[in-house]
Amino acid sequence: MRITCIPIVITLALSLVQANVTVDKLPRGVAPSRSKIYSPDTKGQWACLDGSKTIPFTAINDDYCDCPDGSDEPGTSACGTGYFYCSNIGHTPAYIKTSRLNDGVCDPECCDGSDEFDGQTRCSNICEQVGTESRKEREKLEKTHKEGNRIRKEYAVFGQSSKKRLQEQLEKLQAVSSSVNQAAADTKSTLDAANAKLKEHLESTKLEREAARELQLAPLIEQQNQRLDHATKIKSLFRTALNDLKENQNKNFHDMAVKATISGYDEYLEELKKQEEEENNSNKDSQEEKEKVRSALERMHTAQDATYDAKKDIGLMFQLLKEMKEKYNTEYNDDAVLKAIKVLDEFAPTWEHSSNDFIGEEFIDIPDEDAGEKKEEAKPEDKGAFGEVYNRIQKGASKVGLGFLFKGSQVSKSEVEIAQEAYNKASEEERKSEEEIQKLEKKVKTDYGPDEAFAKLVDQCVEFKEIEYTYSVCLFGEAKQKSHSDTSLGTFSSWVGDNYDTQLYTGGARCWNGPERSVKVMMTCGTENKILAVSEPSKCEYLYKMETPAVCYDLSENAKNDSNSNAPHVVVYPGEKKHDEL
Ligand code: MAN
Repeated sequence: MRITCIPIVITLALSLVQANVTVDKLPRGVAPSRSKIYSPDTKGQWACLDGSKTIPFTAINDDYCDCPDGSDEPGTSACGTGYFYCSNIGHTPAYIKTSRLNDGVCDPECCDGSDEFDGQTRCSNICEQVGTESRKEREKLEKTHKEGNRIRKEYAVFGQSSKKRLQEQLEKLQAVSSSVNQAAADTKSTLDAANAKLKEHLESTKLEREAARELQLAPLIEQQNQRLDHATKIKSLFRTALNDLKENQNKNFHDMAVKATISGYDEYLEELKKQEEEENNSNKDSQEEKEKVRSALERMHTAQDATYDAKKDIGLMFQLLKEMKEKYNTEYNDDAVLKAIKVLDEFAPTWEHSSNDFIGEEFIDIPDEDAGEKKEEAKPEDKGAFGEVYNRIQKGASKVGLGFLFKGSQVSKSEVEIAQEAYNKASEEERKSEEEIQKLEKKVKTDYGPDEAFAKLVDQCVEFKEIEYTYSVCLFGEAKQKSHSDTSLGTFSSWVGDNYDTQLYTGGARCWNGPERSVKVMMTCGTENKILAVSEPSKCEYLYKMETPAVCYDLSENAKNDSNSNAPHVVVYPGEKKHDEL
């Protein structure tokens, strides 16, 4: 705690007046205020201040150290451990250690020169001059303090109304937060319900969609099967023709073209046999596959594949017969050969042999599942049997808002999308409200001093440039060390002690091989907020000295606590009972 000088100066002056009568009798080096302590008892005896000994009063200042605490020699250097009082009239009284008496040095604390009294060293009394300067300095300080204190009061007014405002805001937010949370929970339930409904609907429409696909592909499967039948018939016609040729040809003719066709056919048969064996084996493995109910699309693909295989076989046999026809020996007139050529001739006009296909037969494209719905204007009757199924599904889809089910005709957003949007919005509101509440709670809970004056400093940023770095602090925020890049020196963590003049910022960037950086901000009274000096007393532990009106407390607040005072500190000898004189 500190002591204000003004009341002490007054106290001392009063003491001097009161002690005037005895001042002449006072032993050298004793403050008038202690005249009662330094007086003999009725027997002319005196007790050392630590109570250890009683000596004749006349032994005080006899240049012989009697008392272990040195209290018997306040005006000589015999003990060296006692205290000498300089009255410093015109300035402020002071105490110095008795070891400094008559040491040849004019102690600045004793501006009246009373510490050098043996005549060896002459010290002039400069108390008037020092006192005047000191009073000027003091006046300046007092002026600064007065102005700072005025600003501080404004800070406190601001801080108190700001706290009230923040509390009101917080209460308002807290009051609506339950409805904000409820709204988020409600939209979540709606979203869950919409999702569940969608799932259920998708499952229930799956069968309907399959049925629709069935109907959509039925005519195409039919068409494909007809083509397959046709191809199968032609294939067996060619097979019969080639079998007959092989069976009935006149082997005596040794017609090379006929022989080549028959051997080509044999190779084909051989290949066919192999394939059948392979198929039989694989079919045995997948009995389950065979039993599975196949979708319309699978059946369509099977029919297409079978047609393709049949046409491939036809193409091969067509080629064998064609080559025979071009090269056979017409002179032999072999009936079997002529019969086979007749089959070829009858078939050839319908066959486009270069593409192994029937003339006028185009590949059947399989339409997309929702191809029918792409025609926005399409009426159910346009879609034939499928139209009815389409209508049923479309009705079901719009019940749950399945906009994506039939993209072409559904323009409104789905129920799920709407619920999702509402939920996103409500949960964002909830997040924002929670964030705001936390921010306000933090502000309301921060210790801005007993009268809230420090609230004015929130977010006020001050900088201090030195050679290598610029140091900054945003009060109650973050402190930084800046050069080419910023290094965090920590964020506000707490006050140090209970004087409300030192703050601690912690959790800054970790020091290489050391602690996380931290800052102590020590505040002294000034009319502005500014950093006066920065040092790094220990690696990565920084000290900012700053001035601010926020610590220009009322003088009465400081009265017990003024370390700047020039008034002498209370002199108490070890073991001395506490006296209230000073
Ligand atoms: C940087 C600065 C200094 C600090 C060293 C520690 O140079 O942050 O203040 O002492 O790092 O390595």
